[in-house]
Amino acid sequence: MAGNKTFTMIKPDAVADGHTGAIIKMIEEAGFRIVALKKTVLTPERAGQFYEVHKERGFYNDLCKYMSSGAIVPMILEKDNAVADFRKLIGATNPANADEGTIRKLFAKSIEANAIHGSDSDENAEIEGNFFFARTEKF
Ligand code: DGI
Repeated sequence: MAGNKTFTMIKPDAVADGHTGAIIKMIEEAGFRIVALKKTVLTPERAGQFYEVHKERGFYNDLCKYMSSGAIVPMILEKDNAVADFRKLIGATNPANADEGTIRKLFAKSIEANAIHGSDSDENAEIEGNFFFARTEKF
């Protein structure tokens, strides 16, 4: 059975451009409950840990630099079928391919500065949520 939680973070470009509130509104209106939320910043080293699966990719260093370039807003979200439904709400990685009305279509600037993250599996949602939040921050 699909899990009921996913992990997201609003990325530095979207936070810096003042889209945090609009994005959270879209998330809540799509039926997700916010379980945990904060505003924080990643060092390049922690960004590298978060994206470790991509460490052999050509874009890894740029991605780590970008992800540590400003504040981010990580969240744990709850809804039936959370991972798949959230990936649908944010749209394709490259905003050029994202469907109309998706968060990335509305707010992403490029394939790298693409406004928002969404976990790709229940297992990664759990790992990524625990990367940012202590047990006492989830309720
Ligand atoms: O799960 P996604 O965020 O949609 O995509 P992913 O897990 O394949 O990649 C993680 C992030 O890495 C993505 O949000 C932006 C960046 N990225 C992925 N593919 C490319 C990329 N950045 C650049 N510059 N070029 C890429 O081809």
